[in-house]
Amino acid sequence: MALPEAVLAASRPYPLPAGFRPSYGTAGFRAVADLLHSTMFRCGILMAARALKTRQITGICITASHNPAPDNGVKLVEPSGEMLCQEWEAYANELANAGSDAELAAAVEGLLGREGIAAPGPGTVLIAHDTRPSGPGLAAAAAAGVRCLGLEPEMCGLLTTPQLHWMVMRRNRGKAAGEADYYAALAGAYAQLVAGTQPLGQTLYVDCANGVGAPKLAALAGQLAPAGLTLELRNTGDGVLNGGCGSDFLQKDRQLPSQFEGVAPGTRCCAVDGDADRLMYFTPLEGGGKALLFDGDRIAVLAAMLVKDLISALPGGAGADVRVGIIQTAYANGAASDYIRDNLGCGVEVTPTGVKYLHEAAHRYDVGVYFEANGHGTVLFSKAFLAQMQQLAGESKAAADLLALSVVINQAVGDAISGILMVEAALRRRGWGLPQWAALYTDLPSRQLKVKVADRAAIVTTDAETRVAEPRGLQAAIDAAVAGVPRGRSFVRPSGTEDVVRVYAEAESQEAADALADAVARLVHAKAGGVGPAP
Ligand code: G16
Repeated sequence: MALPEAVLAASRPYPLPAGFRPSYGTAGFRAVADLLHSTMFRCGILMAARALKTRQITGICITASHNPAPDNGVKLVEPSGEMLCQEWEAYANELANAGSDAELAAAVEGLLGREGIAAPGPGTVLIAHDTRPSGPGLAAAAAAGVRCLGLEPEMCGLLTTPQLHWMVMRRNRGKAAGEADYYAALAGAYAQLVAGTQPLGQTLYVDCANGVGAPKLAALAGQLAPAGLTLELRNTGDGVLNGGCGSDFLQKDRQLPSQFEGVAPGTRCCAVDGDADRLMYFTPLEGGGKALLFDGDRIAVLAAMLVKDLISALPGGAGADVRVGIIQTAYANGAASDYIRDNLGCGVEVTPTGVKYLHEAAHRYDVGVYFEANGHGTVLFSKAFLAQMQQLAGESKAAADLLALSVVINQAVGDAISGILMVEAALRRRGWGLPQWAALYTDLPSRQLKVKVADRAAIVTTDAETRVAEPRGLQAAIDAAVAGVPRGRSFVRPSGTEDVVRVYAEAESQEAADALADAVARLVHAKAGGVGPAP
């Protein structure tokens, strides 16, 4: 059967819902799950085309990550294990929005023609999903899309997003890439990194957000115990996904997650999000209810310190010219940025929100440390740097440990599970507990709010999302609100994962940060088409 006919025939069960206009956002497509069957089918076609174009394996992860359980979404994986290359996002939007089966068939034909893809050919697509009940049905729709181009997908079932990225990366490198291989690689490298150091001597409590991180951390936990790391998992699926728990809840509300009421202040705790690609450390504060956060900025600082410690221990000046960079977004706390500038001697870059931008920037360094304040990030090592470490590893423990770190910390994408191991190893190697980590600097008080507007695309930002270009007049009004607020800073941007405009404000006191966030939210509501009552 000719390709357009195959698409026409297979797409009939997956019509685009009337009025639905999916848009590829910060990390793929997201919406209420019931709307997404056509989007998944079309993403199946897209990633099969990407596999045929590259003659390699690509991936599709069905997840809406930190969003509520009735939502779902899709993250698309390049053969490198990274997120779909940005040049193909236009194809994703074109296919996802084709109004009829005939338009879709024409769009697919156009894509194959422009990219010079002659189907069928080698390659396949790995498909996984998180714990949302809508996952298996949406995965089946994606699989039907893959089959349209003559490829047979591999259904991987329940995985964290970073596990799927890791598997795609490893498969394309011809390396062992099963789930058991993931656990063995991480646990083995962790054991090497902490060999000869004292265990931190306390159980690590993990809030699993009632998501896919729970069974996956449970599978890994037994392999960490011999190296002195004991995990106790909470919110393992007995409650609502991301409901009153998880890293996003902690970061936005700074309240203790559910099931942490009885945990003593000072205890080392951490939280992942619904697909386990974000990580937030925390500890209960005295007085009940509130948490002290160790966010992505602080994880980035700790990671950079570990990297710099190891590099400075390399033999014969091998560490002298190594370029270490830290990549952040506008959400990075001002105190963290000041600390990095004054103490770490690393390059610092700011990109727009979205791992795809930070990841790209991190590639420009020998060692690129990137974390969003929300805990999404990793540490990337260049091929040349790793080759140099391979040569030195026989004579240098520091080089061998840097290689181990590159295994512990997922090289494909931000990964909360590997992030936990990196943080634990970094603390343990320094003999630090949370107090020493907290003492590095004090976060400026900050507040994040969401504002509903009629069309969030009406807000256009510039300068890595730190300034508003449209609607005109809004930036001047924000500047006026910030002026005179001690250490005040605020910016607004349209979310790429939720139908809201996000507002961020920080200042010298919590009251001032709250007041500034409120004022800026009112400005957005007034000048950018706010919906409902003003905040
Ligand atoms: C995704 C992206 C992150 C981004 C977050 C929020 O996270 O992968 O890079 O920070 O969305 O994006 P926005 O502010 O545009 O809604 P996740 O964990 O939801 O996949």
